[in-house]
Amino acid sequence: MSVPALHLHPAWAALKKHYQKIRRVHLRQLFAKDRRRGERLAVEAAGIYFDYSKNRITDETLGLLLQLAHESGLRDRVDAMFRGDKINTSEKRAALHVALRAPRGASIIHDGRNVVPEVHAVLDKMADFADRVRSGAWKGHTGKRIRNVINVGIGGSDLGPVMAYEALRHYSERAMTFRFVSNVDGTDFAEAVLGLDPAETLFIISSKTFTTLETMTNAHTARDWLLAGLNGESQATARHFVAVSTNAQEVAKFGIDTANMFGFWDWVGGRYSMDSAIGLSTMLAIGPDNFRAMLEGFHEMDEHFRTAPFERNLPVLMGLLAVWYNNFFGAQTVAVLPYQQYLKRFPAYLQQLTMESNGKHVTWDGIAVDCDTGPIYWGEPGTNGQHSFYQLIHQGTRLIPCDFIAFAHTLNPLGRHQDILLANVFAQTEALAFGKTARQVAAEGTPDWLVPHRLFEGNRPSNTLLLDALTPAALGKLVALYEHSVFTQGTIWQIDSFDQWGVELGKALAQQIVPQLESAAEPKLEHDSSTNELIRRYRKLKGSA
Ligand code: G6Q
Repeated sequence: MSVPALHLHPAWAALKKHYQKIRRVHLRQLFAKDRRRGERLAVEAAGIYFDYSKNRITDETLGLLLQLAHESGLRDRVDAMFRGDKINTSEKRAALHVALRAPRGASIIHDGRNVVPEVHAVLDKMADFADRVRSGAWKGHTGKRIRNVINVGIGGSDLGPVMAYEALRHYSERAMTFRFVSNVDGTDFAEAVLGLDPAETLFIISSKTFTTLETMTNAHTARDWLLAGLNGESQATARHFVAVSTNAQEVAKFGIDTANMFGFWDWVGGRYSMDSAIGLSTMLAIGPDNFRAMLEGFHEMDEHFRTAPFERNLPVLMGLLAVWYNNFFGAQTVAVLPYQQYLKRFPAYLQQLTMESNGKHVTWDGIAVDCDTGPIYWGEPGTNGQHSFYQLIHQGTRLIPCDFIAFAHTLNPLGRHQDILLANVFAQTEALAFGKTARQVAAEGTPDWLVPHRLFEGNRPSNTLLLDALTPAALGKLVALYEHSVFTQGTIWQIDSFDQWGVELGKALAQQIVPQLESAAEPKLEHDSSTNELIRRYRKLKGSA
């Protein structure tokens, strides 16, 4: 069996050796040695100030990581992605999400055709629809205007829209209500429609394939709910259902006029689709101009990623630092900590983006990787997390690199809130990096027995991302930054960051088990003994309910 080429890279071996040198070096020493480190190890691009000085690296580390990027062929891979090559090898598809935010007039050729005009045609159609709904020109079946929009979708057809709606709520049309249904648990639907008037409600059925079990189950329930509220008049659905999909045939089969379908393409992966028509709910909420501003933000980061030298390239640096901790320090997770309440769903969004993309066990050639791939991404907004899990980051035994995200201007200026919020960002990164020595703790008059409990080792690494304000463009930049950081990491590990075969097995088994739960007759069960017994027990409990 051939060996993944990764370990043949001289930079990989050199980094391994170098790690032995650096693992005991403290950030206190690194900062003491270089008084300008905090200014030197920072890059500003596309309106994002990226301070990576509080990482356990030296100039030598950085040089080796950049060498690793070059040896891994990152430059060629970036070009291949932007060129529309089929870099999603296991699905034989391009990963052309960058085309979704290419400016009108740009040219990106896919299978011999420039896709940019098609992208803008869909955006124009979305804008026209959004304007009509927002202005009240688009009426519901009874002549009432639409006041409620419910996006029905799951995974990539939900997480982006939810995150973007929450993130940009400040810019949203407050006279309208936006809700999101994803889970097949009926509670999700029941709670989403609670108190809503069907005559004023528009459902966006968002599904690339239009066959996803959860989404289709919720879509049928939505139709039943609407019809029940509108005296069963079946033609009512036309004014209350639109679809976002690549599958016109299934959309028509469901009963949605394909004139009210917003398309996208197989070269857009689900988790890379919030800036495609999957973002229709976002556009309805914030309006076409703000949506376009968001796309411009994405594009600005795309251009930075495509053209900036690696040593000043934000996604490349972020990706390489993630590799450094993942593969050399053995860190298993990365915490993403936005100090911005509107970004409360950002970590959940990133979980899919990062873990579905890089949770892979073979290289793009199908060879078992022999190093760890995607780390676990998680997080919560600050300052809330500080009163909860930060304890483990500060004093636990695991190394957890953190991304702190902060904005200089608040969208809701209230008294001293913003200064207090930002003070906490800076305090946390300082405390994590420098900690507090036993001597410092003792000098505060702490009794000897308490000193070990109160000391902070420090040397906990973090990045700080400082932006001006959370605008639609800033959100686009942030998302694109993480997208490309994920791609950088995937390239180093030589994995396909754009497929997701790992979600298939559970889906197939669920399809098999549904009839076993529903059948009137006792089903013949051929699972393992645990699964068989759980099924029997559920059937019994449900019967006795
Ligand atoms: C994302 C995945 C997955 C997908 C959902 C929904 O990259 O492919 O999360 O988005 O399974 O799929 P549909 O949009 O086809 O319903």
